[in-house]
Amino acid sequence: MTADFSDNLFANLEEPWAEPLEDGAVVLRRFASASGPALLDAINRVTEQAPLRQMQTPGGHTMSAAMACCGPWGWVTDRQGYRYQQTDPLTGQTWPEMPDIFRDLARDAAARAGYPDFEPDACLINRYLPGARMGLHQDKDETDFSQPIVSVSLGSPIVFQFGGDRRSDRPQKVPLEHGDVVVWGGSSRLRYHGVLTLKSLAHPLTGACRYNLTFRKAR
Ligand code: MD6
Ligand code: FE
Repeated sequence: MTADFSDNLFANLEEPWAEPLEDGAVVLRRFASASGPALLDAINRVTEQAPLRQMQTPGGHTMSAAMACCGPWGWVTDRQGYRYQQTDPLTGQTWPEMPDIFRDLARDAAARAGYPDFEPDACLINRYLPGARMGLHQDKDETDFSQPIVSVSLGSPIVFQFGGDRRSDRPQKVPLEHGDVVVWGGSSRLRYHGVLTLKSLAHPLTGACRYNLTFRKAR
């Protein structure tokens, strides 16, 4: 048996475990691993309706991650600013429905992390190809900061940066792998965070590509 095969076999059998990050924030390791193929199928169905696209920041930069949304509200950015809206600016249509497998996963993960009443109304899909990154930012376009954010990593590994309440606070580096879910709320809800540049490391299900799903209660 090759080392690769035994590693993959072991990865498939791994039971999830929880790693506390800070007050209110936890990494649920491999929580979504078993659902990986079904989640990737659902991503493909959603992005046939709402294509992945690289959006413009208010400052005129093109984001390196490509994004699409599903659920009643979608997060968008352009020269006018950051906001949630109910229509896709690319198609003029409402965003695709949130697949049940997405909603169920987000609720289960939130409950496991101590947020039993999470009802996401927005899911942002980020696709990172090698070279893509996301700079330190706060998620603060939502109306109710008592609700957490649930963030699901699929495909290639990346380094997540988890900072403080000020941009200048030195972030801790948290490696995230396929199936890891970060749940983020309480006193951590407005911490700065981001991801370092994706390296060219292939995952069996995605190739050299990482998807991130972030679920929010936008309204
Ligand atoms: C990413 N994630 O993991 C970007 N935001 O690709 C986020 O921006 C994020 O992971 C809020 C909470 C968790 C996150
Ligand atoms: Fe974020």
